[in-house]
Amino acid sequence: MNTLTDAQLAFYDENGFLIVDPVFDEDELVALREAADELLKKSGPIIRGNPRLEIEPEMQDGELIVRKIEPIIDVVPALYTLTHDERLTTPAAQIFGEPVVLFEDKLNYKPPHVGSAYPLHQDYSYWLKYTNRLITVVLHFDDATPENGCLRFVPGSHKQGIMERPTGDAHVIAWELEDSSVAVDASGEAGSLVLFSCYTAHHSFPNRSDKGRRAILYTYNPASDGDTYPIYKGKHTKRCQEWLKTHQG
Ligand SMILES: O=C(O)CCC(=O)C(=O)O
Repeated sequence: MNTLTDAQLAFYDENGFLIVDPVFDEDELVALREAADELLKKSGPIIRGNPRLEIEPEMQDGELIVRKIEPIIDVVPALYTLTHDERLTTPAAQIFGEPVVLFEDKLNYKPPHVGSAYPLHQDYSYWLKYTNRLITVVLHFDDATPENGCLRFVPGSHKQGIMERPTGDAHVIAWELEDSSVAVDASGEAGSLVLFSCYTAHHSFPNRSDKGRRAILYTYNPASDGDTYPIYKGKHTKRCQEWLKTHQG
């Protein structure tokens, strides 16, 4: 079931993130990687106007490469089922002290060579209209390493509320804080998890290696804050589905 120990809970409380050793085995990972491929196939043409896709700024061999797909649970049933997997929900439920419901779902591909950086930000700066009790659970489909641009966190930043953003961007906090004296790598083997608070400042460097690092990011809120998925995601999901109907090959 993946129950966190008191020491893990204390680490999360202190740092705002937690790495959990692999809880999915190789057979399950093979199936999840196939699900990621199926998602890519069923999400429609890889063109800049596809509302479900975020495209890497840099092309590879003249081809556009997918950076992120969001939402995902309406495309591949296995990825919907996965949102209820207790290995993902139990740690978040333990931290909140009550059952959780899904708030957001996405798959980040961080492809080899062209996987681009995510500048330092707090996810809550995107979610200000909604509850601030949100935990993201990352499930690595591939090994995440410093070489392929693993996630990096500023420990303790979740205690600072929404941080200043003097960069002029609504979300980017400050590039200096990406320095190794401030932010730490959250590397982990395929099948491992990373949990982090919506207030925890995080970023990742580009992936210049020849190994991609796909990961699911499911964000959950406590059930007592309600199921906002239909309000937050419903309209966008419908738009993606309608768009696909008129752009299928
Ligand atoms: O996957 C990454 O490298 C960063 C993802 C991230 O920061 C986000 O989706 O908020």
